[in-house]
Amino acid sequence: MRDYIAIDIGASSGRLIHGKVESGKLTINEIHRFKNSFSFVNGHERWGLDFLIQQIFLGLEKAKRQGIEECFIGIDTWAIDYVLLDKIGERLADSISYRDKRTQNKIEEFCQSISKEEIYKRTGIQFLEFNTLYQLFTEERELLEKADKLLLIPDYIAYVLSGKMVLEETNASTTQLLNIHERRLDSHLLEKVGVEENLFPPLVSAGELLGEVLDKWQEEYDLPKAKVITVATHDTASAVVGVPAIFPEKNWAYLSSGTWSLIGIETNTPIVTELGYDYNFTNEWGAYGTYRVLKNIMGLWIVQEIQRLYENGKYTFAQMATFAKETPFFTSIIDVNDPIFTNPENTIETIQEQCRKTGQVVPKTIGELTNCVYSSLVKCYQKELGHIEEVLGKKINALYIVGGGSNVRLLNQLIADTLDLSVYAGPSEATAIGNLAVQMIATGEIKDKDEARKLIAHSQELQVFEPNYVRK
Ligand code: LFR
Repeated sequence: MRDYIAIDIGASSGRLIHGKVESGKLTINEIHRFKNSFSFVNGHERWGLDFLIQQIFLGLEKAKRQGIEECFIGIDTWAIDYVLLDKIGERLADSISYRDKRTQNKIEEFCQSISKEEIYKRTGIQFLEFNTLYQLFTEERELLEKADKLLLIPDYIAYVLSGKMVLEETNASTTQLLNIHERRLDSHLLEKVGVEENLFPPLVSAGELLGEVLDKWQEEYDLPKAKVITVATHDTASAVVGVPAIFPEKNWAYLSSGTWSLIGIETNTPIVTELGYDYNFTNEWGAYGTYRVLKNIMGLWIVQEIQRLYENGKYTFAQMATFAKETPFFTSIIDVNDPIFTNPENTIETIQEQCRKTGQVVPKTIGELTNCVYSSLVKCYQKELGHIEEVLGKKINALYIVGGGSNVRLLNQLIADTLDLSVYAGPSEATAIGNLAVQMIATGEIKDKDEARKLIAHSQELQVFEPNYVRK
């Protein structure tokens, strides 16, 4: 029986989750949890990477105190963002968040030298203003000239721990710098953005042993003896591995529901078509040669911002859901994917202004505001799932909701009713579970992804929501 620890860090929180397989079940136990956020430093919104690394050591020390002497660890985080390192492997600057304003309207500027269609044909990746491609396009040239290596966030954390540098492919695909057909960095796009291929470490697949945690950390902290495995380092890729999809007869989709809502399907071949381009569907690379054909929807970030701002964070998310239930659904609908919601000065005022502008009822109370976002999210899921069905040419009849958002029963039922399909909700820690699963497959403790999903479904309690009402 081996011990595994998933280090899973999202945009709003991070956690260390211990997992093992015991009597045919995958058991998990949270060791440590901490907040994550970006803050405005030196002219940009930046992540506090040193704080995150400190929290990882704190968590690993706790694991040791709980009796874990030896373990494997895997790291996943949000995608897209990076750090630049100098020749001796030191960070040149604090990492800038994808929510920073530096890439606003930069797609159009970049596309003066190459068409959007061409970029999509090469990468199969959706156009998001903050993709690494456009971040690099706006990066300070002086800094880039000094840079010897670029590491994505989870690869950087793994490097700090182990001293080894890699570019893990599930996360690398989100940069919009990989050629989906050649399955390597796209030399033409690198040239356009003005960086050399050797700025990146070698591209590797999920599921490889990276190395041991460095002795210097073992000396500085009281840690378990740990080996780092390169998991599906993009949190969404790990979440998809953690989807307990065991009904092969159903055409299933997933909704990874957290700060972002990622709605889509898993495929074995990418779907890089004109329709995919028109609908801006992405083909992010998944673990074990799969693809995540999905769409980014702004997600619970808007709810998190309402929570933070409304009467100084007076209400919990659970209370917000209770109040939302007391007001009628679909009263006011906002376009949750409008970039104005990426990082507004004040989310509540922005929602109200949008409703006013479009002649809708202006939500004021915490219940009305939450309801407005829930209703708008559900409408957006409905639209995007319809597009997925069109691109696929088949009907989706089951939706697996994983991630923190899968705990919101009200939302799960509303989704089942409005989208007219069965909703399987949970696990809320699918990302950490997917991270653990890839580690367990790497050590041979689990055979493969299908076995992992069976084990997850067998070990975690799922909630089922069937549609109750007539389709809207
Ligand atoms: C979810 C996620 C999304 C990615 C966004 C930004 O946490 O990783 O998949 O598009 O964050 O990195």
